[in-house]
Amino acid sequence: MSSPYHAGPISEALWQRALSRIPGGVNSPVRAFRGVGGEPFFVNKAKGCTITDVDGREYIDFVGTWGPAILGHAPQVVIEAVTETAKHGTSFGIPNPLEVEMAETICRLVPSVQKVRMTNSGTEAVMSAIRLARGFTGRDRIVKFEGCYHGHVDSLLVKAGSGALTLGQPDSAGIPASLAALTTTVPFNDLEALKAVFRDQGPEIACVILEPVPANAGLYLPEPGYLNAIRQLCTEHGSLLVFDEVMTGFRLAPGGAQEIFGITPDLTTMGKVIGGGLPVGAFGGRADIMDHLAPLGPVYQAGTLSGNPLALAAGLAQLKEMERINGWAHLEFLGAQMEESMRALIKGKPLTFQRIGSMFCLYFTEGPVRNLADAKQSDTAAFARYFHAALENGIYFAPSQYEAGFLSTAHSPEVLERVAKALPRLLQII
Ligand code: KE4
Repeated sequence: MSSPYHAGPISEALWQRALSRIPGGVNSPVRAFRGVGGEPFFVNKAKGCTITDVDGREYIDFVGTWGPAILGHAPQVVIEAVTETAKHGTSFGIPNPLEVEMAETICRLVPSVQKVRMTNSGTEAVMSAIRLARGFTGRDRIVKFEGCYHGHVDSLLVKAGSGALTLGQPDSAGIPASLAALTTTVPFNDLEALKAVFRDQGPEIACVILEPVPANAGLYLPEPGYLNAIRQLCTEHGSLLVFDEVMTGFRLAPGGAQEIFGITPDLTTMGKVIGGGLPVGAFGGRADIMDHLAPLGPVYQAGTLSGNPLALAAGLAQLKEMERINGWAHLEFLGAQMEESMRALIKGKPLTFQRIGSMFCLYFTEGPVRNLADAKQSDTAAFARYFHAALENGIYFAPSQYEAGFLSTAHSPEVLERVAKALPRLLQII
């Protein structure tokens, strides 16, 4: 079995310094390679679908900074927009025109969003959305799904996915038991379990929040009719339906997963793509709900840098370019090419490849993977060997079995063909 990939000397020296001053050496746990072993490399430049580490080694990047880089890294349109905007200041703390343009753009692309407020991260967007749901309904209970990750929001670090799952800490320390007790979790794709929760707790439920396509335990899809059934249950019980589209939003379609599946949530949380790689989040939905937010209504929510002109310039440039080139059609073309080659490669092997649009996951288990319990059947040791073998071949996949991969419009058919040719070697060592 291949040993963990060894980063170059400059990365290794930086890693030792990082470990002495940053908890675990990282500013976000999933970057620490804890799920795959070995030590992370450091990157200081990226272009298109390629990242370059500080020792000059290049990798084809299938993480895309966890979703924002939908046009690939450092797209010219984003660099120019940020550069031009920065010349006139980086933050005003006063309304700026880009906030109006971004709000109008989001509401145009996502019809369920009648009003929207910007934040500085997906976590902030989700935290604000559930506070708003509680304030609007006067109810306290939140329902979430095992394996879904919604940022490090206290109420939602319960059976959470992503880094929490990778580290084996789906229920974080530091969350008061009294708060966690207000969160009910159910398995995804299990409608009977959700119906039972509504039977027992319906009048208490402020909202049901989910990733319409869970992508923080790998990637699995809602079964036919499941999302619509959740919509109906929420409507019947006066609970709000919150779609967390921080990852799927503006990626799976201009209007995100809700456009693909034809569902109208009451609130949507967003992020990543609309910041073009700069810190951003947003939450929006029905105007009658959103108008409960301060300064209009009783639900307080705020942010010094919310609506930051640089982040909005980057996000708007990215959205405009995606519309100009119809990037979503191109991403589907690339995703279909990748899926075809992956399926041919894994035939007869204990592997499952699941994809929607430009998001994918190769599970090291028979599959199909329908929920967290299925995903946890994966052979994470085999995944780790695959991950490091890929690095040796200049390919960077997400450093955890419980993360999704991302294509960008910068991943050419030729690049995907080159990766497909390398994969048999990677899979042989499993
Ligand atoms: P941020 O606070 O990290 O901007 O967004 C939190 C968030 C909310 N909702 C969903 C569906 C998300 O996927 C995320 C964050 N995604 C992870 C990747 N699985 C971020 C990577 C990290 O934690 O470093």
